[in-house]
Amino acid sequence: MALYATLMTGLGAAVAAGPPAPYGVVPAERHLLWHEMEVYGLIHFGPNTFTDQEWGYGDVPAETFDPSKFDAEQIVETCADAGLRGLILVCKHHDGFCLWPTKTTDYSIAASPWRDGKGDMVREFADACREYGLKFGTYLSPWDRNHAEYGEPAYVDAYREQLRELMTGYGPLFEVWFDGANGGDGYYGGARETRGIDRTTYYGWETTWGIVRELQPNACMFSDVGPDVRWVGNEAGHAGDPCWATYTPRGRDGAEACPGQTQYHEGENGHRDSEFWLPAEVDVPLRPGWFYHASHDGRTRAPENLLQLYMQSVGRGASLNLGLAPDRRGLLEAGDVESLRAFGAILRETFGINLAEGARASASSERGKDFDASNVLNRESGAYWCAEDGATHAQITLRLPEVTTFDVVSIREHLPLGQRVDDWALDRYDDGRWVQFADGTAIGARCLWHGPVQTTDRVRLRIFSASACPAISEVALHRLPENVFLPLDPSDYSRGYTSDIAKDGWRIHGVSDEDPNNPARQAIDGREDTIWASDWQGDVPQPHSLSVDLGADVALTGFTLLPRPPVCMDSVMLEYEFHVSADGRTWGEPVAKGTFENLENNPVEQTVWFDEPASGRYIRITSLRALGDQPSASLAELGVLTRPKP
Ligand code: FUL
Repeated sequence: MALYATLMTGLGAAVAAGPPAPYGVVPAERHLLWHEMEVYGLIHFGPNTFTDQEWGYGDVPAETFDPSKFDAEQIVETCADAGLRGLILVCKHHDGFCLWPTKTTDYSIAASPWRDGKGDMVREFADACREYGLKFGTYLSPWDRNHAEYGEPAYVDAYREQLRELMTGYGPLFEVWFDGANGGDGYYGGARETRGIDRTTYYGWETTWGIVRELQPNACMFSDVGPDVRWVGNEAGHAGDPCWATYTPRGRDGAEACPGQTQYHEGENGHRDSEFWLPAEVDVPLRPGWFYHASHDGRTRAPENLLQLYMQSVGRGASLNLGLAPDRRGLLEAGDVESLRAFGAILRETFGINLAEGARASASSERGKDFDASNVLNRESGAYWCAEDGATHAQITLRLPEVTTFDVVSIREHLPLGQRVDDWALDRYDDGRWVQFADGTAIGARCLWHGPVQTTDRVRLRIFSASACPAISEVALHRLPENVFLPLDPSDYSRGYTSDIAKDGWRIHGVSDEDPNNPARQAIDGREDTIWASDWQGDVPQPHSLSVDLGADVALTGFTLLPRPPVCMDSVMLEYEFHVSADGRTWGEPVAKGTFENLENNPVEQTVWFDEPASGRYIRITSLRALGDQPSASLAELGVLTRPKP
């Protein structure tokens, strides 16, 4: 009888031992490969590096690009040591300059002095990546401010040809990046004008994406609408909490969702139960800008800050795409190298050891031996713990071999079955009772909890709400190295402002309009968290301006502007004019006039150098157009430059 019962239970278990049905939308094979990447780099290197710009106009000669010591290996080897698993190269940025000898335009390295015009930088990066075991990817800007035919169908043909060259010439790619910045003023073959395009139709995205799908079926395509990976919606280095891998992009103002025109802020959290598997990528630069600027030396993110970004991206089921900017030599600057290597060392020390190894795992519900609780201790096996169908409350307990101290927990769902868990908590066993120390909602690709150290011999993951029986592939315990402290308040290290002269003697000289809650003196009070804003509700039409009395005549070479903290950005000035005056009454022609570049996505300090130095006691900044297109202006800090223009 006992034998019969055992046999029957065994048979019963065998029947139930198949995997459960997937829940909701599930990842494609290429997504699963991409989820393994977790952290990789994005290289910005081109004429902008030599002109100190973020968004080149496309008008500087190709000879401008002339790195003296370019060495892909120095860059890639550093990235490998930093724990990056891949590199995406900006093969063409908005200025249109191609880093490979394309047949589609003369505006490329073939016309530059680098390697006597015979080099191929995309190839050198791709080869170095292969050598150091990193995967490779490409970024090809759709907006091309150099191309004479931008705005015409002929440019789209050229763009697709460029894509084909990249998709066929450089081996397998893991990611192909499409940027959303599009249309506006540019050189356009000498026309020097503003060109707009219809974002919904111009690029024929279905056909353009089709090229990638056909030629690189394992590559994930990135943009704010995917089609495989979505932009998280900020360049500040964090995913939302939770950050669901599922997402349905929505167009702005009821329009169709097309690249560059979505409610992209929704990318931070994603949408539970939506139409597509579209996980988030968090792109953020290591230094304040995406391109190298000597003035940013010394402002590289510290290793602890990189770890914080990692927790806020990889640790929320997204990936971390870290912007790297080789300098004018074509090498990573010493401070960048130091920080990257130290970050890699922290990752290795923390995640190289799983303190749950050797634990005994048991679960409140198991669907059979292939789905045993112990599978969560061995992620490499590809196996996972899975509860029985219908068990949407379930828990798994790890009895550790000894009393253990940890401050990081890593949990992963078995992704091929979809994102199933909705609410969870972690408990430690403490003096005869369970004490909860963490809780959350989404798990997905990876959920990293970090907090005060926990010491215990038993840890429990409680899933108290799931949309289908949970399938968990990892519960791992880690400890940060002793000397590493994560900022509990993840302040943005990329802020900070510069002024070559102290502001003590400065006075506000005049404003064209003012919001009484944000008075003008806050633009020169040395605080990043206070702003001057003009009173847009008064609806005084543009321009809105602010003038400052510096207290004495000063020979100025430029100015700096720190935009406001990245909330309510609509009033941030986008197009500006800057004047210098001897008496504060006669202002003459502006000494600088232009558009701040990439301000919406990356609101870090802006540096503007004058063409010629200008002397005077009074300065005035004027907003000609604000980001949100309503009459307004705001800024956190204004500074001046007196050192020679680099
Ligand atoms: C943005 C671009 O406009 C920036 O210049 C940079 O390339 C960043 C990664 O994407 O949208």
